Amino acid sequence: MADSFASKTFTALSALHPNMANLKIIGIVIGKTDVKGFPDRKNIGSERYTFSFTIRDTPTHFVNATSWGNEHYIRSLSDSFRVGECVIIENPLIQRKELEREEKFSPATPSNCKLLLSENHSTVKVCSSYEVDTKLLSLIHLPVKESCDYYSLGDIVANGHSLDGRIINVLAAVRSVGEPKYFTTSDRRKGQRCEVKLYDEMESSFAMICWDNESILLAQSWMPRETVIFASDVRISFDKFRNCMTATVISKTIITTNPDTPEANILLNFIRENKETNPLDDEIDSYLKEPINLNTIVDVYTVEQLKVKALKNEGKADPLYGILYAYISTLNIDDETTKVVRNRCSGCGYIVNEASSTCTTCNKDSSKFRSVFLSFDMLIDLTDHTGTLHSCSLTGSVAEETLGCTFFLSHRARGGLRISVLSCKLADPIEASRNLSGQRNI
Ligand SMILES: *[C@@H]1O[C@H](CO)[C@@H](O)[C@H](O)[C@H]1NC(C)=O
Ligand SMILES: *[C@@H]1O[C@H](CO)[C@@H](O)[C@H](O)[C@H]1NC(C)=O
Ligand SMILES: *[C@@H]1O[C@H](CO)[C@@H](O)[C@H](O)[C@H]1NC(C)=O
Ligand SMILES: CC(=O)N[C@H]1CO[C@H](CO)[C@@H](O)[C@@H]1O
Repeated sequence: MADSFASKTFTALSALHPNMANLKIIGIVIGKTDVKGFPDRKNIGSERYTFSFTIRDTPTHFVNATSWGNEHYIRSLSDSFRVGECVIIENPLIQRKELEREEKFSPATPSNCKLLLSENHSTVKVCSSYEVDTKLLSLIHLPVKESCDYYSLGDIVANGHSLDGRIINVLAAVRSVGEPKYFTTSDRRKGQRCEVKLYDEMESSFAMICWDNESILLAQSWMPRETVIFASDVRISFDKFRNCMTATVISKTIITTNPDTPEANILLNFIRENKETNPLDDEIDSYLKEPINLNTIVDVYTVEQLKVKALKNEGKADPLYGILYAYISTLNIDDETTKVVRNRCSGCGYIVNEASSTCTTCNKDSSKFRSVFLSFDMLIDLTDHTGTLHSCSLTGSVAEETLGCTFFLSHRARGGLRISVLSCKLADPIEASRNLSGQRNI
């Protein structure tokens, strides 16, 4: 690698022309696709593999590079670098890009060229960030679109259906990153999905879906309520099932993490100032969520295991589900100082202030006043032989059934653990002991 630097004869991306030969270029990887295999038409029965990435060497210049080859070569090349790393490419084939056709599927690049890499002719070397000019490294925080060329989440929601199917840029903060889910499609292809929840000054939760490993990997590096992203060319669609707008990361999308722009800095200040003010936001979500199929919950935990597991799950969008054999060690319904019943807004499920009896969460506009309903809302402790979960809040219709209950551990409680009891029944002692003795750690 030292000799690549010694010679310093990198061709700038702005100077690329089709059919130039023997080039050496350097750039930071700002986007990357998953590896895909295609049947090889020339070689029936075998597959050709490909993946693409986008490199940038100045604020204004970036090109799309595609590599084709056998599975081993393509997978190992793809695995050798990530978005945010710098690469030196030697001997790429420079081709003129077919504008309209290519930009339908790939990031719109200012250059009229694209790079083609082949195992026999080209090499790609990853350089450590110590070897690289900081100017090059800082390009990772520069969106590929004008810093003001974006929709806020509020804009998207306000435009509603008219944006269905449109490809736009979005600036937003990361509220949570879901657990990646892996599945096999009906035609036996492997798939994956990860849902990121975004928010900004106007919208408290907006879903962005990632369907490819590269964007899922990038998303796993984001910090909930700390990271701001500029996502260029995401597809907006109307989700009929959830009755809301969502964004989808597509092959054209380039996501800039923590963009260094005035607009992003304003949003960053907003999220810093509002970090702790509305922890109950999350409670609205869980309150209105689709009912959970109890039959799908099979993992048995002790209190101790649950605490450990929940710590690992911290910051993830998806809750952890499980079965706990425990007893209710505190059920305080006599204490005058604690409320057992509260009003909730029938629109959003949020607890409504007693004095005003209007919901400040969804009834921003008083003409859209929604009624309130009474709901159980109490704190209980749950105990088993390994410990106690304090201040779990027990609410809603489940509470009504058996005092079998929906309960959350308060955000204010130690550890910030929040647990929902989805069903609460007397346990058969034989079943409990059988299930617990099946566990290794006790
Ligand atoms: C680059 O271009 C190819 C088609 O030429 C496309 O398949 C790929 O998705 C593009 N995107 C990236 C990030 O390289
Ligand atoms: C690459 O080189 C190998 C060995 O020299 C040759 O067999 C193969 O056909 C070449 N592949 C391409 C795509 O040119
Ligand atoms: C994505 O990652 C999963 C899990 O690591 C893997 O099974 C799958 O093959 C990957 N898919 C692609 C397209 O790389
Ligand atoms: C998760 C689990 O092990 N559940 C078992 C608990 O015990 C009952 C009765 O023995 C079994 O039917 C469950 O499968």
